[in-house]
Amino acid sequence: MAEDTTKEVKRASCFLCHLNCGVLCTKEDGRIVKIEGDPECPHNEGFVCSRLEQDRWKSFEYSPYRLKKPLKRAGERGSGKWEEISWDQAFDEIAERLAELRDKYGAETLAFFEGTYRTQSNLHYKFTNLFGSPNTGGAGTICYSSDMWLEPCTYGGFCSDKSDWKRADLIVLWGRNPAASELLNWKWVTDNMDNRGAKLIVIDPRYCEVAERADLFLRIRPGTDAALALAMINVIIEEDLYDHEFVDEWCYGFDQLRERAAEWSPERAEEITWVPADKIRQAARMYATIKPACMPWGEKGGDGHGVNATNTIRAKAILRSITGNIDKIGGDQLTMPEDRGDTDRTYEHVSLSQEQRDKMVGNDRFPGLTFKGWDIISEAYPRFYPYANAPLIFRQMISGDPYPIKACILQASNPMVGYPNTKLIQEAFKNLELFVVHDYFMTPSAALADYVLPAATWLERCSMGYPTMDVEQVSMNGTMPVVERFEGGADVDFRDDYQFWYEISKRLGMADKWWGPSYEDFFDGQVGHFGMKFNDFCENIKYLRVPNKPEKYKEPGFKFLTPTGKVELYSTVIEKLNEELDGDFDPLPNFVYPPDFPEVNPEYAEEYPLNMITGARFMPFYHSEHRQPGAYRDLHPEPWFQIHPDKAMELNIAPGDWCWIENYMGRIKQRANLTTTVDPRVISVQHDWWFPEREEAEPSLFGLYDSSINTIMPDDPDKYLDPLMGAWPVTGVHAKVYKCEEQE
Ligand SMILES: Nc1nc2c(c(=O)[nH]1)N[C@H]1C(S)=C(S)[C@@H](COP(=O)(O)OP(=O)(O)OC[C@H]3O[C@@H](n4cnc5c(=O)[nH]c(N)nc54)[C@H](O)[C@@H]3O)O[C@H]1N2
Ligand SMILES: Nc1nc2c(c(=O)[nH]1)N[C@H]1C(S)=C(S)[C@@H](COP(=O)(O)OP(=O)(O)OC[C@H]3O[C@@H](n4cnc5c(=O)[nH]c(N)nc54)[C@H](O)[C@@H]3O)O[C@H]1N2
Ligand code: SF4
Ligand SMILES: [Mo]
Repeated sequence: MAEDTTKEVKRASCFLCHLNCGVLCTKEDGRIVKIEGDPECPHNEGFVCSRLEQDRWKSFEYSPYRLKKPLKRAGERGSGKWEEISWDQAFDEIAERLAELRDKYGAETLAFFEGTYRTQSNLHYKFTNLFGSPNTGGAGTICYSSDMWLEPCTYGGFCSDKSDWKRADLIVLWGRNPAASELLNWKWVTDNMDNRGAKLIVIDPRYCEVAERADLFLRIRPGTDAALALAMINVIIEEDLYDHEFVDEWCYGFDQLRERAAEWSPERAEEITWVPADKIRQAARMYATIKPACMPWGEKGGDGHGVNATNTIRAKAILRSITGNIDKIGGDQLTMPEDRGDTDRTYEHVSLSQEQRDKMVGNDRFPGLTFKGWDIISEAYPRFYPYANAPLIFRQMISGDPYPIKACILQASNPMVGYPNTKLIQEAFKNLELFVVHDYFMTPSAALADYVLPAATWLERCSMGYPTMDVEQVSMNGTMPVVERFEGGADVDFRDDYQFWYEISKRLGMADKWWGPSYEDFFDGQVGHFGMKFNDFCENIKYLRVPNKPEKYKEPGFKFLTPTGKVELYSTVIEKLNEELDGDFDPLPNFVYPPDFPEVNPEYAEEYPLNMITGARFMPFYHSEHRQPGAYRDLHPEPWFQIHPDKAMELNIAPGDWCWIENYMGRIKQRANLTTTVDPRVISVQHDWWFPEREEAEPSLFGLYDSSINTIMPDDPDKYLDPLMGAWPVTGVHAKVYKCEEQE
C-alpha cells in the first residue's frame, strides 16, 4: 500500500494550563487529527489530562465559535454590531488612535490587563513600556504575582512554585487542589505517596479531591490562613522544633518573630480558624520534623488574595525558612534571578522614564506590586514585573482623577468575567475612547470593545513551553506552529500575540525595538545565546532542562539577595517602604479579620451568614474558557455551588435547585450541590460562568449577570484589599442563599 504522504507528526507544548505538557500532534491533510502526550518530554513523560483526552481539544481548536476576522464596532458600544475589516485597516486605525490619545492625554492613558499568563506575557510589557505607559494591571495581583514580590523580599528569590513534589517526604497542599487545577502535579504527588511513602497534609475548607488521600486534613475557615500559619510558627518555636543551624546562620529577625508568634497560641488560632488546637500542633510537628517537606503555593491558601494576602504569603515563607526546608532536595527550591542578558530587552522596563513610573496607578496606595516596590527589589530580582492596581485603574477610567485613562488593550484576559465588581468594570470600559481585544473568542469583555481581533492558538504559533510548578530552574520546550493560517479547512484569519504587538509598534515608529516581524524572529533572539536559530533549537534541543542546584547557601560567599543578605523573617524591605512612603506596613506577619466576618461586622454577618469560597477549580474549564457549546461544556453544562446538606435542609433547598446567592452587591443564581465536602457554615461557588450561546448585546452580555460570581464580589479599596499588595478577596466573603421561585 502506498504510504500516506499527507500525514505528519509535530511537537507542541500544551497551553491549556500552566503546565505546558509536551505533546505530539498528528496532522492529516493539514488538519490535526490526534494529540497525544509526548513520552520523550521529561516534564510530563507522555501524560496528558482530560482537556486533551477524547479529542476534546477539537472543540477548542476547531470551535465554530472562534473569531474568524478582525471586527470593528459598527453600532453603539456593546450593541453586538460589528463589521469585518482587514488586518491592515485594524492595525492602522488602532495605531493612529493610540498616537492621538497619547498626544491628548499622555501615554499613561493606556491601560493593559494581563490574564493568567497564557501567552508570552513579557511582550505586552515591552509594548506598554516603549509606548510610555506604566499602567499594566492584572489578575496576577491575586494569583502568583504577590508571591513574586513578597518571597524575594523574604529570601531574595522565590521557591513556592519550585516545590520538589517528587522527592519530598511530606507535601503540604495548603489551599491547593491539584487534582482539579494542575493534574500533572497531582500525579507526581500520588506517585510519590505510592512509591516512596510520602505523607500529605491538606489545609482546605472543603474535603476536596486531594483531601481524600491526606494523612492529616485541617478543615480551615475560609480567609483565616494567616492565623493558622502564625500558630504553626508559634508551635515550632515554642516546642523548639525549628532548624537552629539554618536560623542562626541565615535568618534575620528571629527574636522579633518569636515575640510576634508568642501572641498566636493554637488555642487563639482555633477560635479564628475553626481548626482544633491539637490538629494545629500536629500539623506543625509534622511539617517541622518530616523532612524534606515541600509547601507549594496555593492561591486560595491565602497566597495573594484579600486583606491577609501579605500576612499569609510572608508567614508561609517564614515556615519554609525556619524549618530549613528552603532550597533543599525535596523541599521548596530557591530560584535566583537568571543571568539572562536580554531581560531588559524583553520587558523593556528600562525604557520607561522615572516620571512615567511615578504615574503608575496604585504606586502610593498599594506600593508592594508597583514600581515603588519594584525599585526596592529589582536589583536582586530583575525579572519581577510591576503591576498597577486593577480596581484603582477601573475607578480612574470612570473618574479621570488624577488623569484620564482612555485607552485599553486586552490580550489573553477577560476582566468582565474574571475580576470583581463587574458593573464597575463595565462602566469603566464604556468610558474608553479606544478599547482593543485580542482573543480566540468573543467574550463579555470583547463585546464592549471597538476592535476584536482573532488570536493564534498554541497550535498555530511558535511557542516556548516554560512549565511552572516544577522544580527546575529553567525548563523549555520550543515548538514551531503545528498548523498554518487557513490550513486544514480552518477559516480563521488569526495573527499571533507577537505579530499583534509588532504590527502596532511598526506603525508607531518602534519596529526597530523588536526582533523582526514574526514570532520566530523573537524566539531566534531568545535562543541566540545557544548559538542557533529557533528552528534548530526546536529540532535539535527539543526539551531543555536546567536542574536547580540545591543548598546554594552552603557555597562560599553566598548571600540571599535581600538587604541583609539573609532570609528576612522581619522584613527590612517593608521597613524601607514605610520610611519612603511614611507608611505603617507590618514587617512581620499578623492576622486581621476580613471585613464581612461576624467578629468585625456582626450585623452584616447576621444577614449574610455564609462564608463563601469562590472559584475552587474544577475540570475541564479554565477560568472563563471552554464555555462554548462543545465537548468541554457537555461535561459541565451548568453552574453549581456546594452547600452542606444540613444547611440546605434548614433553607428548604433540594439537590439541583436553582438558588440565589446574594450579598450587598447583588445576587446570582447557581444550582445546589448538596455535599458534606463543605462545612455547614461555608458555601463554595463556581466562578467565571457566562453562556456564549446566549445574546451578546447589552444588557445580556452572554448572560453574564445571571451566574457569574464576580458580578457580586467586592473590591472596595478602602475595605477589602490587602493594604500592601492591593489584592482583592476570592474567599472569606459573606453571602446568603435562598431558593429561586419557579419562574426565576
Ligand atoms: N471569583 C474568583 N475570581 C477569580 C479567581 C477565583 O478563584 N475566584 N481566580 C483568579 C485567577 S488566579 C486568575 S489567574 C484570573 C484569570 O483571569 P483571566 O486570565 O482574565 O481569565 P480567563 O478567563 O482565563 O481569560 C483568558 C482569556 O484569554 C484568552 N486566551 C487564552 N490564551 C490566549 C493566548 O494565548 N492569546 C490570546 N490572545 N488570548 C488567549 C481566552 O480565550 C480567554 O478569553 O482569574 C481570577 N479570578
Ligand atoms: N480546572 C482549572 N484548573 C486551573 C484553573 C482553572 O480555572 N480551572 N486556573 C489556574 C490558575 S490561574 C490558578 S492560580 C491555579 C490555582 O490552583 P489551586 O490553588 O489548586 O486552585 P483552587 O481550586 O482555586 O484552590 C485550591 C483549594 O483551596 C481551597 N480554599 C478555598 N478557600 C480557602 C481558604 O480560605 N483557605 C484555604 N487554605 N483553602 C481554601 C478550595 O476549597 C480548593 O480546594 O489553578 C490553575 N488551574
Ligand atoms: S495538564 Fe495542562 S498542559 Fe498538561 S495536558 Fe492538561 S491542560 Fe495541557
Ligand atoms: Mo491564577
